[in-house]
Amino acid sequence: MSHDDFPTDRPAVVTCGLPYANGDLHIGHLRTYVGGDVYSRALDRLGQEAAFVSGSDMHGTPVAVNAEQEGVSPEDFALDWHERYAETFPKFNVEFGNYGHTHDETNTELTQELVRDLDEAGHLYEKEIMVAYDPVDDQYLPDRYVEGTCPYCGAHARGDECDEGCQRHLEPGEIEDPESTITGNPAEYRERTHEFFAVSEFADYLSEFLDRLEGTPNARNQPREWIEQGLQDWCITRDMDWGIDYPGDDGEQDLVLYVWVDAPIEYIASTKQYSERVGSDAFDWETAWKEGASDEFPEGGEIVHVIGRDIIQHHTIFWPAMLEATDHAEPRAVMASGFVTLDGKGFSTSRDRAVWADEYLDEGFHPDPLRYYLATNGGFQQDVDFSWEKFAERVNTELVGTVGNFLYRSLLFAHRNYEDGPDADALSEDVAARIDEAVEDVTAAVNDYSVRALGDAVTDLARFGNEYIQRNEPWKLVDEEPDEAERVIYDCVALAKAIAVLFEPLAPEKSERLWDQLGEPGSVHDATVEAAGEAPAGDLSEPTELFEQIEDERVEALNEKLDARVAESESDDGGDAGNDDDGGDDGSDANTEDTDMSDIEPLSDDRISFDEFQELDIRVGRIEEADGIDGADDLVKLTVDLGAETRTIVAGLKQLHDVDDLPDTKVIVLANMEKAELFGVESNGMVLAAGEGADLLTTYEDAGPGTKVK
Ligand code: B3M
Ligand code: ZN
Repeated sequence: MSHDDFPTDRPAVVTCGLPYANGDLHIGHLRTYVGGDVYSRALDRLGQEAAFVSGSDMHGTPVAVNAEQEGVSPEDFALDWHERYAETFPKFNVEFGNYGHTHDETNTELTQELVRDLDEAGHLYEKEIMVAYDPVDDQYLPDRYVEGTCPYCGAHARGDECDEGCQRHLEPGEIEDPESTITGNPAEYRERTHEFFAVSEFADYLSEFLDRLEGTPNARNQPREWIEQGLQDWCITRDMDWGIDYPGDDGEQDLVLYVWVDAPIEYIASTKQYSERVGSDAFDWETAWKEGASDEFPEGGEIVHVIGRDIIQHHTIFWPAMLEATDHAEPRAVMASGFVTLDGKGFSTSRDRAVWADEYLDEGFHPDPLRYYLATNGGFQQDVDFSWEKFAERVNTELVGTVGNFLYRSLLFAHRNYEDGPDADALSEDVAARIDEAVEDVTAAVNDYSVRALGDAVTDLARFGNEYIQRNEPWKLVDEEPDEAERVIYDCVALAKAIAVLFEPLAPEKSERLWDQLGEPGSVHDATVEAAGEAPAGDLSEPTELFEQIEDERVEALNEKLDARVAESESDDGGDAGNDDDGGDDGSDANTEDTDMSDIEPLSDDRISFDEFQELDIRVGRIEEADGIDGADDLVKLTVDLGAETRTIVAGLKQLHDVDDLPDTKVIVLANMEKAELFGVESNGMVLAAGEGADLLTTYEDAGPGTKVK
């Protein structure tokens, strides 16, 4: 089954990964929520019926451990954070149709029902497993209560995830050398009976599902590897009090459901609450989520999950298996965002190495420029390195210089010269065609799941507007050829109206202000792309500049503050991982964590001569094609343009890079490396990369393929 392009007749649900209710939000978190909000608003613009939902993740050890450290009950602790999140998101114009939480009745009921269904359908079984236990404190140590070594990659891992290494989900009992995160006591393993979901039975289904799955490529590539390596069944209960009771509990053991069972079910619960609020005529949650609930759409709705890239496994393995096993709709797409980093390293909550959401607003900035920056700076799945310079540069050149400038000069001219707005019989043909093209770009961006392309569609249109007004110079025509001047400026007002509609997803508040300045009736939030090409109302009010320039001195001051904070976080060893946040959407500490200096090898004293160096034929190359190699987990076969010839080179990049992203990357190649045969493929050269993450070496200017490195 391939999917029809958006807009479709089926109801859509756009969800954002649920933030753990356990600490302040920073702009790394916001990237996912802004991305989801931009995407769902863009669907609205296309006329797609869509609910946008999320909620706070109240359960699990990420909440319980932090609450314990604060000396409050997990419920009070989580509710407090939940309320703060519910207030913070709208401040960034992230407007959920419903923002619930996992501890409420709707989610509790739906979760228990779904788990009973899993059980009745024969997908659950009991098993004795070893569980970490603190003998001194006499308590079990589920998930975040325990830390130790990842059995797969050897990295330091906490609880149920290898957050600093291979990013795998870890089952209870898997972590090696376990210790309690609360007391530091060494833990022992004790036997307990737990409940398992037979995920491994779904391997074939999941492979096919991944072939159908849309969204960002990283959400398909990684899970394919995991399936190839063999799926494990999934322990769905925990020895804890805080959580949703396991419905089949016979009372002997106090088991709650693992947080990752009830968390995604909140997507359904939140949609249900949305339905109850707007009425099921306006949006029917059962049609969207349940197979066979409606005759018209028996397969359910268009489910789009927007998440951070560290929780791909939960959304492409466990969750679709749960949905499939209980006759729910299959997700159509997973959009997994990269992390936001500072100086190339991850945000860290415990080290105060972050730009906080509140801090951004307290600095007096408007939310829309940050939305624009987060949505358009790099592809959605790429990591984005935040700096105030880059932020200011994008704001100044694109929002102020291109979009704002076009709007202000056109609307000021129109307002000054035409009391009732400029008038013309129709839009000029080329302008009408250009607006149509922008609408097509927006439609394509939605279908490509590219929030960046949504932004580009608007800046490109504004660029066209600037060229158009510059080329036609209405200020010169106004006396000699007044009709022609009016036609030109009418076109410009129409372009401004199109910009208001198409920019709404990225800059909702600014677009609404523009809509008012244009004297358009109603709200831009209700306008669809059709309105972009319709005649402007023309009842203009005096325009004001939409975006504010960020001055260099401001950037310097912000930088100083941030640098001081980062330096402090670097001198601090961090330590108390238990107090860190979820590692979730923010990507805190994951992958990009600081390099531990003790890991750095001393520099070699074994010198080589310049002649010896010259024997190395190091060249700039450009990857033309990249493909996996059957049977090899890590290797990719690259076709690399080296100027003088094109070579096949095998490199160990598959686990570390998205193979689809490699083509067009400039790399540095040791061209006279001896040939080697790997998995039946002859490798003719070596691509140079740094460190465990295989950070690819490149050049930063225009050195083309074949250029010698010396
Ligand atoms: N609460 C946060 C994270 O790991 C986690 C997401 C749940 S989404 C269903 O990013
Ligand atoms: Zn690992």
